[in-house]
Amino acid sequence: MIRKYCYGTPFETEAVTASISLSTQQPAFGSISLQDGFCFSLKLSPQAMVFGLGESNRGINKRGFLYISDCADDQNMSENRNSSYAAHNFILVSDDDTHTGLFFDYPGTVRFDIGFTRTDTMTVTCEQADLYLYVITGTSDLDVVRQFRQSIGRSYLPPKFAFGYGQSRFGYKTPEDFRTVVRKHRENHIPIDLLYMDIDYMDTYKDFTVNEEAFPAFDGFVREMQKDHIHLAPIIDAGVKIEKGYKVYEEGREKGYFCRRKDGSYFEATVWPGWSHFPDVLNKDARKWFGDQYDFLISKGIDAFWNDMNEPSIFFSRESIAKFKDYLHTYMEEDNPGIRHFQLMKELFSLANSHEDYQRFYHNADGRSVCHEQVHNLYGYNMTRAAGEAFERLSPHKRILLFSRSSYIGMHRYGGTWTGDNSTWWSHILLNLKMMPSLNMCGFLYAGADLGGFAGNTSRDLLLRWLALGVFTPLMRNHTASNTREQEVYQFEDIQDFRAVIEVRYRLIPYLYSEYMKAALGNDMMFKPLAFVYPKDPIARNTEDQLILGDEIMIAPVYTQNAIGRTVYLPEEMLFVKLSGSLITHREILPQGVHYVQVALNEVPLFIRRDRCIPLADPAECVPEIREESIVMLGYEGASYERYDDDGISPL
Ligand code: MIG
Repeated sequence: MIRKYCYGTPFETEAVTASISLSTQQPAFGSISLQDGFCFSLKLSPQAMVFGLGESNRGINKRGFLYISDCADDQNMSENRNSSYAAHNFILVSDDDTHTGLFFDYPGTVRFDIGFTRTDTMTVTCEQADLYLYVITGTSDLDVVRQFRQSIGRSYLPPKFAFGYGQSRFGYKTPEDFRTVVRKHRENHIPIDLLYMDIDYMDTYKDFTVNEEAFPAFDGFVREMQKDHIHLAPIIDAGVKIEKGYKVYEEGREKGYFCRRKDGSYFEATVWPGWSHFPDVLNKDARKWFGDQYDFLISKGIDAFWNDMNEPSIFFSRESIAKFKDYLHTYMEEDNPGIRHFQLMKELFSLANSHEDYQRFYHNADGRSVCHEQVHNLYGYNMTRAAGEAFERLSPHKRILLFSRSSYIGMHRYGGTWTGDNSTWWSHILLNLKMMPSLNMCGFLYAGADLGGFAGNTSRDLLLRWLALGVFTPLMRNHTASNTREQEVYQFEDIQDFRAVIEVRYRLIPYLYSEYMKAALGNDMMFKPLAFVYPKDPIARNTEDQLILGDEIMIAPVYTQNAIGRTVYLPEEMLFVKLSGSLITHREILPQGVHYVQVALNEVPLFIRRDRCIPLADPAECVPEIREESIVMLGYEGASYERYDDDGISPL
């Protein structure tokens, strides 16, 4: 049962697609105050658990922390970060026998204080009391999620090749850089389907251009890669370079499709290309126009994209840098500037992504002028929506891989997401795992993290352990920053260990694709917390380093350094299996309870639930080479599995 409540004059985010009539009463759950903005508060019983919030920090159970929906480009995802790149305002309060979902459809900053200020109280606050609140009641946690998911529309369907392994690095520049990656993988028989092109493929970071000096024959290069079963996935950034003669800039200016200051002039800020404008993707016509630009690459054979910098990320604006200049001037005139050193650093670091800048520009939201600050969390969503809607026109017969860094609920219909700049930290393997079910609750099924870690230097064991989790996430991409240690798997000793782990991914693709599609088509979760599957089991309910994938398996990756294995909790009897390349290295029925399982660096552990089985193919070096005839069933004797499959490319 979904009830919809309206406060003030909400901005229509189009996150919810179902038509639900407005409730005239007040919600029977929690209490609402409209005294000072909007505040929802709820007493939390000691046993209540709170789930949701998609891409957010900390646990699967969100209790005990303050989460702020405020899409931000901040690379430092340490434990005390309150915000992330995305804003997913759906939470689920799970108490003894009540299961209540809450979706705060508010596109500005939302604060979720979930038992942080007071352990027994949850408050959700929005600065302005202009929003829709959806309250969903159901018979179980999963039931609530399914109802919510149904109301927000079907999740994005990627092509099947998007389940292949991908390699990325901020710093690949020339065709030779990419050819080397392909050659090294093919020579070493390490499976791969995707190569990601970061900003250096462009001509001076201009969207929808190619650096022609480096790529004199880009079409030919795309074809050459295709012959080797490689899909190239170029990046697209939100900011459009201000440059006379650059078509995207000229056209956008002429049509008035960029965001403007209050006085009507175009807002200018710097990002990678230098001074840039921001396409007004909240405007229908501008969105269509921006989406059409992707044809520049689609017409060259490109069928995969990632949208970046769309919080939107801003280094500094004309206004903020002028202010900083003044500040610097007075600072230098001081008798002892050293005394204000920390203040200076603060001023410098607060230049980027500042709310002062977000207050400086406006959208023409189909006739209504709206300050960006008020709708900040919708930018990445609508940039990706621009692309997704355009693909239906530009590529009506072929699905296109698309994922975005920033997002809001609603974007899940148009693309997937990656979790942004993480670090080469062991704790980020676990964070990656914990985000998966939360993202699924909010509609984001095609998701994954930068495997190996983006910032910092990875180590061989960290990369192997992280890949062993990445084997299960729909997006399986090794990505790293510039100036970090080389992170392609062939850079490390004993390449065969990496091959063994990545091959397991390909063996599981028939299963993973099937589970993905079932979840997308049935508004279901692909990754569930154990709490959702074993709600009456208190240990399972509080297990946050294992997940249920589909209905058949449990995953429990190793995420600590120098470990020979880990402790797992089995809520029921399961078949413990270890896979390594074409081998099944271990197979043992384990009874319900706690076990220490040993896992070598080249093994992928998984647990098959009682009386279930999964399809397992022979290893292949790319998705089209996975042999249907090689599929066997792995699991309990006599069990059966209904596998979903299709041609992996036709839109549904
Ligand atoms: O300011 O394009 O999250 O994946 O490699 C950094 C360069 C911009 C941030 C993305 C990252 C990408 C990088 N980008």
